[in-house]
Amino acid sequence: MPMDFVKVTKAAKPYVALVELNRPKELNALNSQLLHELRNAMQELDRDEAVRAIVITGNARAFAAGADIKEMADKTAVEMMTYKQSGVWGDLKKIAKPVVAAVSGFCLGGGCELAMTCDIIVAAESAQFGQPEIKLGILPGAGGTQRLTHAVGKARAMDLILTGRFFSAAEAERWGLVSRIVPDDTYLAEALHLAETIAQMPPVAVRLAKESVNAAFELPLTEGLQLETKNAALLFSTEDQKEGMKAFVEKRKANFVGK
Ligand code: DAK
Repeated sequence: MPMDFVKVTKAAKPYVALVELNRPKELNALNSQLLHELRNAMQELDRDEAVRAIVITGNARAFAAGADIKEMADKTAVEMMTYKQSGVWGDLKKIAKPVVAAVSGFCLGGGCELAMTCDIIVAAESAQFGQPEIKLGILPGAGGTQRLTHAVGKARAMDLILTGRFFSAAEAERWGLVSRIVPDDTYLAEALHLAETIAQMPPVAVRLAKESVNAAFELPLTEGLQLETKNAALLFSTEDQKEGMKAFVEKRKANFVGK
C-alpha cells in the first residue's frame, strides 16, 4: 500500500529495516494517517524473516513534535475514547523484534511516547525531549505517565509532566531514558550500527530476551524470574544455542540461522 508519511527502507544494514517518519513541515506531528501507516509498516516488518531489527527515526529537526494538535483540538471526550489512534499504540508495543529509536531535534508529547515504546533510544546530543501536554490542558495519553515514570522515577516524572518543560539529551541519558548520546551528525548511523549489532545476534534469543526484560515492567519479581528461567531453558531447544556454544568451543564465529 502506498504511504504518504512513513518511508520504509529494508536492508538499510544487513537484516535491519529503517522506518522514517516523513511529515517534515509539521515536525512529524503524529496524525491518525501517519500512525496507521507506522503501525502497518511495523507489523509487516515484524512478520518479515529478512528483518531482525528495526530503527525508527524522524529527521534532524524533529523525531516527532507530538500527536497532531490540530487533528485533536475539537474532539469530544467520547470521540477521544474511540479515537482511532488509541489501538495503534497498543499494537506498536506488541512488536516482537527489537526496535531502536534514533532521535534528533524535538521529541515531544506523543513523539516522546513513541520513542518510549521502542526498546532503546539513541539520541543526538542536541535532541530535546518533553511531555508538554499539560500546557494544552491534557496529559500524556499514549503511555507517558507510565513509561516516563518507569524510566526516570516518580519525582522527575512529576516535575516533567506537571511543568511540561523540555529536557535535554544529557538529562535523558543521565536518568536512564536514553541509552546513548551521540554527535548530531552521526545519530542515525550510530542507531543503524547498534541495530546491525543486534541483528547479528541469534534472533530467537533476542526475541525472548526482549520479552523477558519487558516483563520486568509488567510482572511481580517472582513471576518475572519464572518467565526468565523458562525462556532461558527454552533457548536450549534452538539450533542457534547449539551453534553458538559449539562455535565458542571451536574458537570460530557462530553462524546463526534463527531456528
Ligand atoms: N501538532 C500539529 N502541528 C504541529 C505540532 C503538533 N504537535 N508541532 C508542530 N506543528 C506544526 C506547527 O503548527 C507549524 O505548522 P505551520 O504553522 O507552519 O502550519 C509547524 O509544525 C512548525 O512548527 P513551529 O512553527 O511551531 O516551529 P518552532 O520551531 O517555532 O517550534 C515546537 C517547534 C516543537 C517547540 C512547537 O512546534 C511546539 O511546541 N509544538 C507542539 C509540541 C507539543 O505540545 N506536543 C504535544 C502535543 S499533544 C492520546 C494519544 C496521544 C496523545 C494524547 C491522547 N490518546 C490515545 C487518548 C498525545 C498528545 C500530544 O502529543
